[in-house]
Amino acid sequence: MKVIDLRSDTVTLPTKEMMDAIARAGLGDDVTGNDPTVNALQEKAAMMFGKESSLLVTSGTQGNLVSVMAHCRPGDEVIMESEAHMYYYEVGNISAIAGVIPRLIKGDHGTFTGQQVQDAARGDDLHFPESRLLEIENTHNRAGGTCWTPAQVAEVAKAAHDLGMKVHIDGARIFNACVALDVDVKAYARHVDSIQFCLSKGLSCPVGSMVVGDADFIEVCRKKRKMVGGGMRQAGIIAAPGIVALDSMITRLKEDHDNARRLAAALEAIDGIKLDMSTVQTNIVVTDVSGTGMNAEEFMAEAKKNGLLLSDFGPYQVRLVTHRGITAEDVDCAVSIIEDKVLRCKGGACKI
Ligand code: TLP
Repeated sequence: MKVIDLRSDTVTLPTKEMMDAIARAGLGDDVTGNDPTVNALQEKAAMMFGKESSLLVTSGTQGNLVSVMAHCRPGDEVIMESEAHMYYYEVGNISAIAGVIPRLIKGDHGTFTGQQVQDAARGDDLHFPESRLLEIENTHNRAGGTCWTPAQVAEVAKAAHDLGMKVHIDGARIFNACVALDVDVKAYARHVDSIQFCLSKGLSCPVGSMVVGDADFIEVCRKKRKMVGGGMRQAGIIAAPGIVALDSMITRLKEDHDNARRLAAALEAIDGIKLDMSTVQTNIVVTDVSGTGMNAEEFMAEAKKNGLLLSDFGPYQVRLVTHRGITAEDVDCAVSIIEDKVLRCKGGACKI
């Protein structure tokens, strides 16, 4: 049975060009800054974002963590959206390791306003922690892959900077936003102090993320990366596919967005499945399956039996993510599996 894997764009496998680049990569010890391929990737990323410097890290989680550690001191507060990945899915690391506390803003489809930042920021009071950092997630995963526009980022970044805060973007999927809105990544980067982006999601690399920012900031991140065990030796093996990704894997993200819209439009027409089409801006589709008589776990289990892999985003929320391994035919096939197989099991009918 063919398996259609819509769990995440993290399931993408490296391309042949990436494997060839790995085989050819010049290598050295990156902990001492001597891996030529890592250095080339870091220079390339910094240039693309219009920043002074960048750093290869093991994962998006590590990139966000070292950024927070570099920007903040223990006891500081980081303002972020209430469903931010950093709050929801990073094992509480910013509190456990960086010693900071999150302050949450209720967003509108993952975004919020400068006024909300002003309202959330702590004033000058003996009792309060310092509001040190504002974090923005672009695209916003739990909101359904929604995009911040550069103007929205500019507005909240100005509010934060005026209050003396730094601004970090969790841009795990920032190139999805760039492709969806047809903007250069510099249009985001120029407003903020740091950005983390993932090579290992839609860009199809096997491992790795990058942090970009000013040279001084990146040097602090380098030290924090060592502290959390992310100093890597011949990391050119990881960097080589990263260079291929930045050269050739960005514009194709449009295909994933087209497939996500095709998928969402078909799912919206199915009785019992609810979704908000306005959130389908990139490669993520979040659905509410409560109207099918199944919860997310039951829905996903039926889908899995029929070769369709999905992920849950809440008791009744199921997420579907398109990526390089998914064609328009796979999308149609996934919809048929849901219509013909999964929904036939409504109310446990298949258990009889
Ligand atoms: N997201 C993963 C899961 O953790 C949910 C996924 O499948 O979407 N920021 C954002 C916005 C992310 O979506 C993710 C991964 C990360 C950070 C963390 O990246 P990694 O997995 O490389 O640590």
